[in-house]
Amino acid sequence: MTGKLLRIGMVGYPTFGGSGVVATELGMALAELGHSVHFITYSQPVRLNKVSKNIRFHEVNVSDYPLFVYPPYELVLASKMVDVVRYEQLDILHVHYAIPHASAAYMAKKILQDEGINIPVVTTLHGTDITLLGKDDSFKPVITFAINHSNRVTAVSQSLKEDTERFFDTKIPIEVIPNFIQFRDQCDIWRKQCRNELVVGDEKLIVHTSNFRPVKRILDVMEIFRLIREQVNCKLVMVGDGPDRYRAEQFARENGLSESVYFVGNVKEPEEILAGADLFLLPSESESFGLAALEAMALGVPVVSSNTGGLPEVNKEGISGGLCEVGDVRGMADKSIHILRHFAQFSQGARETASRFDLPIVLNQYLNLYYQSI
Ligand code: GMT
Repeated sequence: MTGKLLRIGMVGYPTFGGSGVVATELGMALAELGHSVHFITYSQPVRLNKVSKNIRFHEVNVSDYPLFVYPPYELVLASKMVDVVRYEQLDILHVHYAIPHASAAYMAKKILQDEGINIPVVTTLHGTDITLLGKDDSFKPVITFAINHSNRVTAVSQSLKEDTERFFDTKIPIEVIPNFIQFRDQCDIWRKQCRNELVVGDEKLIVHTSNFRPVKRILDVMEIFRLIREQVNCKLVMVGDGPDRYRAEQFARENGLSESVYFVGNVKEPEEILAGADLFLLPSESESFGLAALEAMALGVPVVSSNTGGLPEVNKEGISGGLCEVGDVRGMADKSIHILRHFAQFSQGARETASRFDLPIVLNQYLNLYYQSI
């Protein structure tokens, strides 16, 4: 895609969550093409690991005034967007996650309109903003309004588009632009390093990464692992942190698995562990896309997942791995054992399936959208 170089405001969560990862990776890729990318959020995005003349980070700082029982982040964010659009002469704001980014962007847009500045807003919906928060009546009017007053709205899967249209009274089209992956050359080196460190002999390595929230069903991960271990010599690496970590650690202790499960916490470069894996588990209750599964597949790691939400759009049964109903831990363990015994075939299938989400393909879709919006 050719066109003028754009000045883009990228707004998202700076954390390990998928929406923040997508916003950051997209911004870095756009900067590599020469576009100026301005990240606007409350702390340095964790995946922002590149120094570039085309990237700036604008921190949103909420003052700790005693009157504020709930610090008004959304207002400060809107003010920061106004400031950055004005000063950096941005062409477009791309906001990831409806709450509070899309609603704050609407306010910024209106303030700027008063000054004769027209800033288009692209909103990308990521999942929990629709599937969990969207069901909560206390957010619904704001999410609906923010969607309907964005210039363009994208969802990361067909499933999320359908959920959005089902839960909200949408007045504008929701366009599907899937998440993407950048294929890495260092895969073989990482695999060797990781396996040298973590496995012995023909042991298999299984990995799960997430925010360990209830929606990820990490106790299912533990139970699937326990069942696999009855037939296959293997270890499990649990990457991430969150509310269910303690329960999963307890499960490992009670089932004599402490020596074979590594809880490694949040990791900035998960690829270095993922590349060493023989299998990735994602038995989530709900998953709009499953970026973590795609990250594994791109490194040649097959995936066993639930068949919820957007996962069937990413993980292909019998090719890149296997899918079962949510909670079917026996089914997931059986598929895992089969895949571990036919790793080479599934590894190739995983890589090939992931190639549909290669970064340049998806980047062009976003750029097209930006050029149509300005
Ligand atoms: O998975 C999470 O709980 C984090 C959440 C987020 O918003 O950061 O992830 C959502 O967005 C990701 C990126 O688009 C998707 O890959 C995840 O599937 C989606 N999570 C859920 O729908 C639960």
